[in-house]
Amino acid sequence: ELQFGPKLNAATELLDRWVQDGQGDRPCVQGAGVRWTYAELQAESNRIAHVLIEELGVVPGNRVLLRGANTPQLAACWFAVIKAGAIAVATMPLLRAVELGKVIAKAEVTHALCDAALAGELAAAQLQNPVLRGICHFRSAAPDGLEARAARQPAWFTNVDTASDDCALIAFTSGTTGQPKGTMHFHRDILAICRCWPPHCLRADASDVFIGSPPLAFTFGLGGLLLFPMSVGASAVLLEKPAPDALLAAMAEHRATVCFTAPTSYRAMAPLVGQHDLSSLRKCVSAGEALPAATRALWKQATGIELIDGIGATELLHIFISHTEDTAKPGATGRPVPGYQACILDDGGQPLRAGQVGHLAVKGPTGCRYLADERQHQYVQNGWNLTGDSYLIDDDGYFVYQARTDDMIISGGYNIAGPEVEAALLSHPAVAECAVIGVPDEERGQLVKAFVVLREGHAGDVRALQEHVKATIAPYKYPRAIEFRATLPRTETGKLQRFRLRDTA
Ligand code: 3UK
Repeated sequence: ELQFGPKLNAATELLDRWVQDGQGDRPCVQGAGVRWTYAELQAESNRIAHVLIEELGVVPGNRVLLRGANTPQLAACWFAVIKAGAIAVATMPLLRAVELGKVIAKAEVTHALCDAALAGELAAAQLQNPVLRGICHFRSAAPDGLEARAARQPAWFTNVDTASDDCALIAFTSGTTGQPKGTMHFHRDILAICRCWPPHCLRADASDVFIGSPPLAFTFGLGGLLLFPMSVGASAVLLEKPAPDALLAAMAEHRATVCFTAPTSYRAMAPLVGQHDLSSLRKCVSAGEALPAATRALWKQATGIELIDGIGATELLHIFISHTEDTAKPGATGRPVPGYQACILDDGGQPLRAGQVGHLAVKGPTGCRYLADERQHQYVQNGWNLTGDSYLIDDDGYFVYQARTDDMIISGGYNIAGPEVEAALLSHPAVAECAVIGVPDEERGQLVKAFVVLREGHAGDVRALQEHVKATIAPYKYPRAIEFRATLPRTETGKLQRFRLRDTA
């Protein structure tokens, strides 16, 4: 059971506990030229917590923006903020001044810890947003940089005595459409996600070495590459530039055992696997987007490993429907993670039967708390979180993803889920990546249109791809238009931005 007392600090449970238990010498995080044990990460974050409080004037409840690629130094900053009883406001490294400005204004950010390499855009954002009072740069050689300041502080610190329902983290949604929304998560939420999905679906232990691509600013990455390894005393490799070839090379170099990345990244890595020694790899997790059956098959063929798929959301902090590698079913996401309930509702909020497509609704220990956003009442209705996904439950009780509700295509009276057409196209050897959208059509309402990125050495044959789809799924779903592209628009979290294709189509 997930019972937390009234007082709780997530850093005490995930970090200090290991040192207290005499396990401080265990490896904890490495990357960006450093390799820290649990005791070393604790000392680093303790020193930074002193800097925050004594030099920058941070008080409990202040919002502290964090900006940087995945590095142990960023992890130390994250824990320092939590230890100081402040709120971490995680931001994606690629954000520019305009977007950072929105985050600062919306989350009322007063302080920031920023990787010196990414200082420019944040400085520009601060000019427009004076609410941001203090910025300190880490991975900096400057005399007023974080390292120089931290070196003058003691390595011990008593964590601020936070309540279990004090806010610890504000995470912004990646925003496949519209304005980014800030979501608030409490100390107990941070620990709840460590006790739900990982022990049931991942089953990692202290000997594991975690690696992967999602930024720590994306809760998929925060959980998979920092909170989950630390909750079992394992270690993590943090990569600043986790492109598919670099990720494969790092997996081999560090003898990684658990990998977290998005479906497109597995798809891109699969043909390159033979060039690397991945004999250490045991578990591979896919999330962020639907996992096409063809990608699952390619990865299994290349590595022998059955991907663990899971759907998560920033609003719910982490994965809430998933399976283990033993219960994987191609094309299905899985069953509700223990601790969570899920059902499928019609437009009027009534539960649907097996096989019927409707709105995914989820309830559990974590849930949506938007930061001052009127969309709160759309996302949470009658205590259920409505994720905006269309799903059905099959006869085995597995939840089968259809599409983002906004992305469902209605053509000639048929409901067509773009991702199903994408999955069919992806099983053709010429297709590297693809996206399927509905474009306006006088006769059919909408027309199914595919954007395809070809694999190297393959020619674009529209008829062949159309015939392949007709032979794979119900023929009426085939894309009546196909356009070849060199790349597809994606968010920093690896999600297709179908709305951008719709805008240009
Ligand atoms: C989609 C999936 C099908 C789905 C996330 C794991 O992606 C995460 O959070 P976001 O807020 O987006 C949430 C939306 O993404 N999605 C995610 N995973 C899957 N669709 N199959 C999947 N396996 O539309 C969902 O509503 O960016 C994922 C952990 C933490 C996360 N924040």
